[in-house]
Amino acid sequence: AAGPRLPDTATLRARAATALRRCGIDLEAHTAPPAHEGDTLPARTPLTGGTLAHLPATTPEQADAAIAEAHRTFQEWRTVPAPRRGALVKRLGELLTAHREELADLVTIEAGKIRSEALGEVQEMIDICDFAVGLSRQLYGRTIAGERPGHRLSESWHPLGVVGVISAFNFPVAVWSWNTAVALVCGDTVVWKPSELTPLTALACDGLLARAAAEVGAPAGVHRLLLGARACGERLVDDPRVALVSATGSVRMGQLVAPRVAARFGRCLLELGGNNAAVVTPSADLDLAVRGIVFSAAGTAGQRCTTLRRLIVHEDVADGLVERIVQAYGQLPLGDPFDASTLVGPLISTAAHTAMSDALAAAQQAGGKLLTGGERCYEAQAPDAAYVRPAIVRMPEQTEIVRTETFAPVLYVLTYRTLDEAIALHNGVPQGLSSSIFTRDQREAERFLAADGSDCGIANVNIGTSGAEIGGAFGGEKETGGGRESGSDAWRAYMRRATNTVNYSADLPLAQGVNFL
Ligand code: UN1
Repeated sequence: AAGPRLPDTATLRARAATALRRCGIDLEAHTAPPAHEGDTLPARTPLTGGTLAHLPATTPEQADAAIAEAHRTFQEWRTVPAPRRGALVKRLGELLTAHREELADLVTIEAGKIRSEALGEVQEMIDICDFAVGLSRQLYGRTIAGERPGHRLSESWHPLGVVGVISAFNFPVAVWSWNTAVALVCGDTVVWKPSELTPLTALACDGLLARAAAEVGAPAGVHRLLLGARACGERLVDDPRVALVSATGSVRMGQLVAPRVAARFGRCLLELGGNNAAVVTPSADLDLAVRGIVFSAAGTAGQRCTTLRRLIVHEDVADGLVERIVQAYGQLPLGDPFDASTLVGPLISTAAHTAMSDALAAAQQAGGKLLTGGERCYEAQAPDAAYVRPAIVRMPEQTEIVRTETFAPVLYVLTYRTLDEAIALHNGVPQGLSSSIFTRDQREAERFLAADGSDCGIANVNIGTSGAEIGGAFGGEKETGGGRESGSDAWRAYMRRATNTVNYSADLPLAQGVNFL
């Protein structure tokens, strides 16, 4: 079979260069000459596996200078009134809106997302800018009823310092924006270490923020970009000038980051792995469940941290539901993510397909039955890319591989008899990011959301596990790391709290009734 028409690397390189130029970045100027001293960072595209450019990697000295500059700028930025800091984020949001197409192009080229998901990710950036602008007038502290006459007890929220943002390939721009838009209105400055797999989207965002800063008269040093591999991230982790390290990635990465930041009493905000499940009860609207499940499990080629990885179905409806999901999977167009009809694009790398194959082998070894998917397609046309059919495996029980997050589209199906059993299975994994229940029974829904229900940071009813809005706090428990980003009061992690007691009387009564002098 000829397969679909796939783009070639040269076309994608030209398209990336155009998108970057419109965002104010000259790719040529950022491309390392062959004789460049020091490391280079290849910018690749998972659409072909080809290389788009060789970028000069940030040297340790440059990383140090970037942190120093952000730290210096913080001394000034923290005194700018928050609504004026909001003006910077407002302008950023306008520029992101004006360049949404180009940014989506870059997201597709570097992360492999289909068009509508790439645009959706850019929309998350625009939305969080709106949110942060509003927040810039709502960084509220409390006034507290004190115990002494003539005294006022209150709390103030102050800027924290330099925020080090470490982000992953799968949401190359949205996660940066959640952190950066909020940190900037909170009066912090940001040093960003994006995934080394997505440097071009990072250059575009950094360029647009620099332009916004110049236009509103904000200091350029509010944002610095580090392009490089692990060593760059380590600078952020170990530097005492970085007050908060906000890191998104694997549990392994978090296990390396957290103790090192803790050792210097820095703060951490961690968004690590997920192993998200949906419970489907006998009363569920199965039409709706099928759509919710397929989007959450196969969307983004299974590469969201919120991707649905485990389906826990009541045994009375399991066979029928699974048959319908398998059928829907058979109709998912796989191919060029720029093609409007495509719903599943490539995995980030052929290594991701290897990990997926290994997981499928382990699942089958443990008694699982592969119902569909797992095969790599279009290998002749794109030998260095990984176009892979999303897989479904029916498992006899929640084995070790089911309890492991494999960052690829593998959906494990388990069955249950009682809701207690379903919830025990649901919570019986080390991760705790997102969860959902499909039911029309209010008792079941409320039980799932209750204290003894889902143990995740996100718990949904009648929608899938992925695709959260920015207005809520985003994050999860257990090995997911406990951090919360984006909406609600997640901003508090980016500020420091001072408790203030003001005595406006002529007496000095001591708290707790203590007598002295
Ligand atoms: C991630 O995969 O790192 O809820 C973030 C969602 C998106 C964000 C996912 N809004 O699926």
